[in-house]
Amino acid sequence: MTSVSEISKTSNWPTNYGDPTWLLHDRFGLFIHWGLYSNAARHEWVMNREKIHPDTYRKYFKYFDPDLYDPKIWARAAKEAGMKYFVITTKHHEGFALWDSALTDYKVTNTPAKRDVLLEMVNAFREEGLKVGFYHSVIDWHHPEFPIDGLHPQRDDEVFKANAQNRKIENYAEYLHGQVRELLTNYGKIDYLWFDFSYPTFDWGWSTGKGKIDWQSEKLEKMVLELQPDILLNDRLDLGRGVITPEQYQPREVLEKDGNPVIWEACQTLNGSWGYDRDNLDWKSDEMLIKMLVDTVSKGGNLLLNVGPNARGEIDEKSLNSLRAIGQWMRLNSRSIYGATNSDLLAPVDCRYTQKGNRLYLHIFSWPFRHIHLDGLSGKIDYAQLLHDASEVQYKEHDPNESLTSISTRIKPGSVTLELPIQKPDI
Ligand code: FHN
Repeated sequence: MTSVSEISKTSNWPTNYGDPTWLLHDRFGLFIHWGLYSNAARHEWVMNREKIHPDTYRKYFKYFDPDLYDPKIWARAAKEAGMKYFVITTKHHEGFALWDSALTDYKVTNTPAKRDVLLEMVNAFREEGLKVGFYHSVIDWHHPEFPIDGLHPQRDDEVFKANAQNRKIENYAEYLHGQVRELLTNYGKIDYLWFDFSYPTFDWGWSTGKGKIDWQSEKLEKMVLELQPDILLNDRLDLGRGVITPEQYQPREVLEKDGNPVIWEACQTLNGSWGYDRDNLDWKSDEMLIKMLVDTVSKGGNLLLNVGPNARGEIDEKSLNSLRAIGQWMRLNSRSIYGATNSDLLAPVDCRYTQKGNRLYLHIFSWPFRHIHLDGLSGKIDYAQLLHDASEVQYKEHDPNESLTSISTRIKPGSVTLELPIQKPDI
């Protein structure tokens, strides 16, 4: 088992990046997608999916008035869910700045909100002790110098494209770097920078082609590290380094590169939409969300779980209830998550192991198995208890040659966790 601190020295992590030990310890963060698309309330890609002209889309700018916005409520909800950091969309693909940027009029302080919502949010989350992450889209469907490509909302508008012939990506790149400079200069210590997205070969059928050359990614990365030397970066500048961010799926096993574990973070939604999506019915159950968190850590990863606040400035009740349910589980079980990582042992059927030093955590995802056989632990378990109430759990040692141990419990199904102190932590 590679310890959390050891992972930070492995393959996808450049020596000039910040120390990711805090990220590997914290394991669980809140992703927040909030912007003009929250007014449309039908997914953050609404401008693209419905090919909305910028002039039409401007109605959401005109009516962005989050009068109920109180980031202290958001920060408390995240903390009570057991989240240790957050990542906010400072600018999504729509190009709208959630802060008082000097480089554009398309910003929150020019809407009826008339306030730097990002500054208030950063302060509120810091007060609750959470680390600060900024999401920033390299894609920008509003900027006048962003070339029209296969992903652009006006990709089929011949008149629009004709008028956009002379756009220069280098002019846009200068703007992109300038806004990132603002964000890393004016809002104190930023712990994590989450660029999105750059898949020059990513092909959903619309080959975008834009990548590190267009964003001037090497220069941008250098500037970021000069401004905030301890910052962590994700892997979406098309540079092949940083926190690897599998999206909306759970990797099957521990992620490795050249035989070494890598630093990775599953980013997941509550219902398939990142932005507020009023009529969405695809909500994940609380049990599924908890299992996702356990499954992610059992493979040495982090979970960045998303909420999409609405245009009144509130996280909707259904999302808050999910966060509360996770928080209730975390209150009793978080020591199997924080600072834990994958075990080298093979977990029993439909179970997961997380491990922290000589503490092995057996997460039982389903029942009615009367017995659970633990391979490779004969003679190594010192004690067994349920984590939520520290009640002892009897187990039976088989013939050491069989290296089997049975846990016989009457625990009800669900993500129940046992804590198994191990006599020999070198297993
Ligand atoms: O296009 C975005 C999407 O809207 C969302 O922000 C996700 C979050 O990881 N990233 C991109 C899709 O990969």
